[in-house]
Amino acid sequence: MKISVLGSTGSIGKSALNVISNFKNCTVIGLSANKNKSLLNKQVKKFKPKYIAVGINELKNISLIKEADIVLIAVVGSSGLIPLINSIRLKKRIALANKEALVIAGELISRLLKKYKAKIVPVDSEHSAIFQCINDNDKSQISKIILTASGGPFRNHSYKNLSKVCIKDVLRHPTWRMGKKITVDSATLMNKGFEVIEAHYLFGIPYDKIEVVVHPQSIVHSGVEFIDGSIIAQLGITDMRLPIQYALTYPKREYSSIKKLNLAEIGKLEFHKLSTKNFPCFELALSAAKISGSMLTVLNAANEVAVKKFLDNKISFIKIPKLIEKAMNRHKVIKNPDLEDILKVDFETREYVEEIAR
Ligand code: MN3
Repeated sequence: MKISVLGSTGSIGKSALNVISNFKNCTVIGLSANKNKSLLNKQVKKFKPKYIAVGINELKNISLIKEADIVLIAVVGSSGLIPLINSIRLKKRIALANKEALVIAGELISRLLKKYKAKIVPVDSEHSAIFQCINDNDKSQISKIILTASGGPFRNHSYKNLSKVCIKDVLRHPTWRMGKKITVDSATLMNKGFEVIEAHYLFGIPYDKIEVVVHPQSIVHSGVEFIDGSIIAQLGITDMRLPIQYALTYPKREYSSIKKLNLAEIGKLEFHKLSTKNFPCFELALSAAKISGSMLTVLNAANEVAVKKFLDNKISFIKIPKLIEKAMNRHKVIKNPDLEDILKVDFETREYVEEIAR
């Protein structure tokens, strides 16, 4: 089996190479990284890939994925879109860890998947769980998807408190160790909003059948309720190597030396209703989802710029949703946007948010 890992120096990419190094019949054919050249060099020495790419522009090069059986897309943000589209056109098995591509171009991706008969196996832990729970069940028998959320580090904070939080507070996620961008998205709950959209496009389930439930322990990774009232859920420790491995071995399972879940040790699992009062980003994501079309591209582009500004210490935490809302309010929606529309809206939104954040 030949695998290309796009975004190999990020958190998911590193975990993926760790998983791959334990597989006997697996070769790494392509590796790509954005900036971390020293780590990429080490990976190249170890895995000896035929194709190497550095920087976002090189991701568009199809030689990186052409000879692969599986393409793992683990790059951050909208730069995942072009390699995703190329992988679909080349009818590849896609292990998808990048959710932004589905947020900004969900309708287009759905159309292309049907046309080229390519397959996405999700890597996002919640979506891997849902994918495993649905298994071969007929989709008409699903009554709802139960998407779990840890609630992030500010689940019990007041809004007044949120106006004072700094980067260090935001980057301290209670259950998962992840890259910086997704950790900020988890703190604003934008990540959970994105995941609702991701689930909608991956599984073709309407938004009113996707329920978000807070589960602080992050042990139940998500579940599916069927029309007879049965719920099937997937459980596991909080280690991304689990969903990554499943996406690579699907439809089979392989032995893994990852620590097993000990339920008696955990003792109790809690579930709460999600309160979105302090998390306007979640509400913005849902309203963009309902409008759909190019509004979803605006949602993501504005969020990417705002999160970058926050990480660069240029804006406060509570300014993030304010910038996104402004960008959404001025946008004239394009229904069923094509790739050209999406790239244009993405570019214009970034320019606008850069401008108003100054
Ligand atoms: Mn997730």
